[in-house]
Amino acid sequence: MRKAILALPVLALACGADESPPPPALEPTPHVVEVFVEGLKNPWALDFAPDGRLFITEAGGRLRVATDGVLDPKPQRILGVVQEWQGGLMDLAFHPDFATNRLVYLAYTVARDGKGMTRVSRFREEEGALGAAQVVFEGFPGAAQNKHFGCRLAFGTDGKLYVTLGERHERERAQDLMDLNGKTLRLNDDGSVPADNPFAGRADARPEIFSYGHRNAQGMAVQPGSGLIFQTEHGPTGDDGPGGGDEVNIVEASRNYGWPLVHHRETREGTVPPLLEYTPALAPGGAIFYTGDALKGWKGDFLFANLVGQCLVRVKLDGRKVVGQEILLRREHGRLRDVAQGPDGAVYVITSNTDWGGSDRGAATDRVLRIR
Ligand SMILES: [Ca+2]
Repeated sequence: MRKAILALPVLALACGADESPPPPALEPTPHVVEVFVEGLKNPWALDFAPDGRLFITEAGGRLRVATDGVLDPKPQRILGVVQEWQGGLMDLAFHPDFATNRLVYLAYTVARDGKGMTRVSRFREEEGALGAAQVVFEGFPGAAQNKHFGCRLAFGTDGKLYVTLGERHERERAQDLMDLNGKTLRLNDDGSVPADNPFAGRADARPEIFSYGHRNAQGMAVQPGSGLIFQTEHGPTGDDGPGGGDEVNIVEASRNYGWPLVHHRETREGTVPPLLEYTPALAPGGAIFYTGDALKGWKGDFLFANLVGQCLVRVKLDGRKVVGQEILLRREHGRLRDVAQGPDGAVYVITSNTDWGGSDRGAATDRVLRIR
């Protein structure tokens, strides 16, 4: 009896907000899913190099490379990576001129004074191996607890490097313009700060900031044609706000995306409400815009992988406007963390069943799946 009474407030907290109405459903896509690569441990990101090789990061600090679906048995270790809970080796990005300069960018957690922070370095690949790290963004100190590091990397159509940093589970930091956590940063490819950044030259703001009011954005992709930057962002988890409230945002210069002043679909003058909002939570990760022809009718669609939701979401857009949505792979392969498009036009996702959130599932390895 007592148990039943105690359960009520817990239930209320877990369901803290109303379920969000989904966009119109798209017609389901007939597809086949195959295992492309196996034997990964806590993979975080995947992307294809212009030469067709598949690069995969593992949170523990290893970079894996697969050629034609065959994983090189010798991983490359990235020095200085500290993996603790949500931190570790995270995103990778190829320089827009990778074919000639061979530069690979990696984001990873390093320790400073016993606290973790997100660093971005670039490495020149020579004879199949990465050279020494050239630090692009040194990192910005955060909370002692190892949560909310971001970190996605993407080059914009302006050639600038965009970096997402989580607010380190210290909500107020997202609104502090002298703090880099809870922000999107915009940097030159060598890490210097572009003179035309929105807060450059101001004494009361850091010049690296492009947008702010972010809780923890872990997906980012540039829309072909418009050049608009889309992000996925994790909503609160119950201990810092009502659960759910995951977001897809169009991220633009100097704008405030609200956290923690507003969340879910709340509106407030001076803040940008999400383009899409998901309650209950999906826990969105990596995202791409699909540009191929192999998956019919998908060209221009926004895809993102989901951890808690255990699915791939496909959103059809007309510019900034949402037309409809399809949910794929739901609960078929466990947690999904990142998505990429292959040179064959197929879509590739990585599972995340050996990470800290999936280890209780007893999965031995993680995989890259090919959807065609
Ligand atoms: Ca928001």
